[in-house]
Amino acid sequence: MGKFLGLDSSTQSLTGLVIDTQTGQIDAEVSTHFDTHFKAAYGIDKGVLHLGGGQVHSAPLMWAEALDLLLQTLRDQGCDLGQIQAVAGSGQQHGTVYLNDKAADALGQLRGPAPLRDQLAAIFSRPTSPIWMDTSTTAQCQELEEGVGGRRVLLELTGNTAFERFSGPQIRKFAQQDPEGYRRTTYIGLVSSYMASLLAGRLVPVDPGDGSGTNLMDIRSRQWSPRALTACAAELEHKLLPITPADRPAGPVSPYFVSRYGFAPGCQVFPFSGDNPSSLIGLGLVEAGQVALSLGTSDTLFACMDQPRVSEQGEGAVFASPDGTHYMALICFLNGSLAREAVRDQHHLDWKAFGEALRQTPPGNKGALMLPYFAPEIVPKVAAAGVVRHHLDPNNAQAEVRAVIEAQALSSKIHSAWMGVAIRSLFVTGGASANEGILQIFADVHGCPVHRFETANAAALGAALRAYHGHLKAAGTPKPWKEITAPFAKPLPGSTIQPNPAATAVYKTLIDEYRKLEQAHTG
Ligand code: XUL
Repeated sequence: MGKFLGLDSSTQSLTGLVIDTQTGQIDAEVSTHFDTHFKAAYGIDKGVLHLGGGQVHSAPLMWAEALDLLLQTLRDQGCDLGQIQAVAGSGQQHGTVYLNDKAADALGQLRGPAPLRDQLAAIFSRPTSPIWMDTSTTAQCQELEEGVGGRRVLLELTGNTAFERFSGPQIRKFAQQDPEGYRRTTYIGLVSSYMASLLAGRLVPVDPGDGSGTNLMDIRSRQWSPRALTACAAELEHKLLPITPADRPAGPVSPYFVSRYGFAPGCQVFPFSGDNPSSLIGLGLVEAGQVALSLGTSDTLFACMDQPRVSEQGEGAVFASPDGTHYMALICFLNGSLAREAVRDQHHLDWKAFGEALRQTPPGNKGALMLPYFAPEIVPKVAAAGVVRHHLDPNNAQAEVRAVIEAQALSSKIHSAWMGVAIRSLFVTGGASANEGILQIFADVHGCPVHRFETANAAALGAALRAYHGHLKAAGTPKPWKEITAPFAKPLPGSTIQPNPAATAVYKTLIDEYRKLEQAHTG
């Protein structure tokens, strides 16, 4: 029992969240927004640098500066960091940090009073880091797939086909375009391992959760794949930080944080993970078959799987769960709120009238269907926007409302089938989860209860829970994951919606119609 700190280094901010496992409460939650403090100094916009040609980078020195600012803010707000027993964290996935031969010593010698920014300014062999928004590596993706023996081989080996934003293609591009910079690079880490290294004052390995977002990790052994490394770039096995189990302590916090912020010298740092794998824990998805759906600008489905099943159609990404045994699937449907709002606005409705339309219309919508591609779609892959209506009158506002939600629910069922997971419950978060009519359709289509879950910082919460879990294990008093997450990751009281068997039967038939319509209009 005690207090544990979780950090989340995301695209636009760094968040710190402290849990008290005695009370089961979140004690403190603070975010440092990069644009608010560092826009001018680093030339960023919404946390990133747009360098042209699809290249999107950020500044690792800025993240170090943000760490100082965040910890100072937590202290100023009365948080006693001396009570923290262990820290873990998460980082935006896929981003790579390139360090030179001075890095290990500089980290080891971190002491006050100069801030991290001054002590670490000379450790980078590449001053900026490509991040997940970078789309500039299509050629390298193809080369990496060919280099291991084909797309299918890379998929089987790493759990994912090559994606532009993944670290492997990004590293390959750097080695090709700046061979001298690549030669000067002694260590390559991820955003997660870099942030953990700052705290521990030593190079902290990569965890398997974030390692699986590189296209370079063998998804089954949870170690770097020699075959993928060879196909990616020369000497990479000597530069990449190793992979370690997520619950193996990386060492105590650096003396810098003890003297500057009052951390206890024995406070342990655990390896950081990627933000999505960390959110899986923060959402309490620690048993196979548990699925969460975030209804945001785009809709994102997270699932906990017992096997590293892969999507041959590239419908999702697969990562190792930081719980050490499970795997996670991440599927992104781009036309989420985007499509819901388009229908709402086209028919001049507000959300109340939108909900009313769902109540007034029957499950199955009398056979009217919509393919809601108001923008190009990721899953299924649709290159250009174009809404398709099937027996659907575009002037019938109520039918249009039901059609867009049924399409989203049916699509989430069809395109999550590759996970081989019997969905037993669905946790729904995000703005649209406030609408009961929407949740009822998801419950009916999936034939399982839907629970509402309110969370703003699932990744930081997951990190704090990982610190707690790792701490207990290291102390020889491990607890099952379910007991760790249960007090913090619970559904909102009274929010559960049960499926209606008659409606579920309607959707069982309709799903084939929808699938046929979709296949007729997608590649
Ligand atoms: C996942 C991905 C994003 C980033 C955001 O593959 O690219 O969700 O992790 O931080």
